[in-house]
Amino acid sequence: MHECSALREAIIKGEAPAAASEARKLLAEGMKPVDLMSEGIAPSMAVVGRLFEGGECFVPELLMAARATKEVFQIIRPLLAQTDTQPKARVVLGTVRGDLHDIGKNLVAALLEGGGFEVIDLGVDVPAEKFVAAVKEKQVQIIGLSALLTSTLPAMKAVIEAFQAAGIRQQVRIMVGGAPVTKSFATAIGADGYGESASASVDLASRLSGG
Ligand code: B1M
Repeated sequence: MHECSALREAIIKGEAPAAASEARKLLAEGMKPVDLMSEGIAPSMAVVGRLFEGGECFVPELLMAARATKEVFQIIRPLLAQTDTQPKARVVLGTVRGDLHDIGKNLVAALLEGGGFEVIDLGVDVPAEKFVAAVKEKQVQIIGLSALLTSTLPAMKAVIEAFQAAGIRQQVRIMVGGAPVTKSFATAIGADGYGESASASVDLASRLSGG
């Protein structure tokens, strides 16, 4: 068991260089990249969220914490990616239109890559048409939609409707996730699956791609 408290503290304080050097140190000590995400990044952002909710920190601090997680991601993402095997499936991932939150999506992307999937990450604030265009351009088996705001949940439904309107809904499996998303919401909008967490989304993607 590795001690992650210094890494968590650096992320919570938004100290990107300190977070990066702690992450490197933990990896050198033998910590697995996937554990660094679940024990370092995810709990830190939960703390930052509680501070924000309690009025103890504000948007600039959130942004600094988010930047610190990005530094850590840059270090661990290449370590997670499997390069020597045929990808299980191609996944197009994005945070839906109107939503700028990407830490959870980035975790999902990193774990999917680590799980042997090829990930095309469209980023944040992605309009429905861009997901549709990505499927028309490349052979894509799975679409992954992330949302963190209750106000952007309808944008998930809009993506599914855009696939229906384009006549290609049956070509892809669509999975959804993010803090305000529930299984019943996923079912109600006609998604093929709900990923409760980043690790659950890897099992889900395997099921959806027939693996
Ligand atoms: Co904002 N924000 N934010 N924010 N922010 C929340 C989400 C909020 C809950 C905070 C609060 O008020 N309590 C609240 C939403 C309330 C609501 O809608 N119900 C909120 C708000 C209101 C806002 C703004 C409106 C604030 C403002 O400007 N006044 C604004 C909106 C901007 C916009 O998007 N248009 C805003 C802005 C921001 C920042 C940009 C400053 C920053 C984001 C930086 C970034 O992402 N690069 C930010 C942050 C950091 C948060 C909190 C603090 C942390 C989010 C996070 O990264 N969590 C958040 C409060 C909280 O979560 N407690 C909050 C950690 C991450 C690992 O978890 O993303 O849930 P999560 O991902 C999980 C699972 O959900 C799942 O896997 C992940 C790991 O297990 N998952 C998937 C996620 N996507 C998935 C997809 C899948 C499967 C699983 O399949 C495809």
